[in-house]
Amino acid sequence: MTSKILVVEDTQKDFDFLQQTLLKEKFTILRSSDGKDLLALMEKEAPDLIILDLILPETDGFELCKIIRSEERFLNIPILFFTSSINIDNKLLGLQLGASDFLSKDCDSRELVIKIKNLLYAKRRYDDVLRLSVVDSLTHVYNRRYFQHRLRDEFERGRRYDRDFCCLIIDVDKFKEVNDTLGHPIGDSVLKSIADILRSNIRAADILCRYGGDEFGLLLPETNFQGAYVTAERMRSKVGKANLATAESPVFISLSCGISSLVEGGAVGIDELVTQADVALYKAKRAGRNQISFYGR
Ligand code: GH3
Ligand code: MG
Repeated sequence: MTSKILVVEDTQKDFDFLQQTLLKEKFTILRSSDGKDLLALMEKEAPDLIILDLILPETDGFELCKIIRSEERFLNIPILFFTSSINIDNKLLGLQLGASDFLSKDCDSRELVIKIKNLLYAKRRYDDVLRLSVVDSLTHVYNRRYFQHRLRDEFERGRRYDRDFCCLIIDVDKFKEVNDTLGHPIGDSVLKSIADILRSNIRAADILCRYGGDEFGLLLPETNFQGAYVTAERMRSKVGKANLATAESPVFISLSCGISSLVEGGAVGIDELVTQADVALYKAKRAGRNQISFYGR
């Protein structure tokens, strides 16, 4: 996949130079002439790097740099200032605001390409490390740390704007038997298959994590008990019907799920919300497994 570069440049001649140079390197180029639509464009296109002109018709590059860097989700995107007014004061200010590098508009095109390639390489490495720090290595769903982080955000948002959301804890039934009868490696592969089925049955905004061992956590924003039940039931049914191993030695397994909701349970913190989902899960286990229970109902 080619890297996407977003160029904020109002002067046509300068944009043409950038475009010509970058297209030769097979980069994908996007343009904003005034920077007004910058955040929306970044949200939509997820560029890998931004080239920022300093002097623009209605704003300036420093202002845009400040806006980009105030958004946590864009902190990893390199910003290269492309300007004819490089002096030490501008450089110091730009770097303080989070710019990655500066380049003069009369630069040699080879310097432009090398600087861009270096910045893109650093971003790729950073993204790899970031991914490793939030993803569970066996199942490739999010890890518990990331789940807690998102749960906290959602909790605060729910409280502030009076919105509901649900927290689900999903546990594999009698999973120890799979390990005991088929061995740990098959157990691992069954866990991976379960995670794949769960992941393919949620929306992009939902957060699925491996909560630990054979437990998964699922955060459903903007969802009440009714909506959460539909999702949980779809997962329970899909996993229940799937052969999770090979045709020669099939493995069928069921799931139990506990659900808590911010509005219904009135939890005062994220720990309480998870505890409530856990209480509901144990209700499902005690009632015979392979079912869904709610906290407070
Ligand atoms: P229950 O229906 O009560 O949940 O029964 P269970 O056997 O699933 O019991 P429990 O959830 O307490 O046990 C989880 C088992 O999951 C214990 C452990 O052997 C297994 N397990 C935990 N992590 C892994 C893993 O990474 N790989 C494999 N293969 N097994 C794991
Ligand atoms: Mg279990």
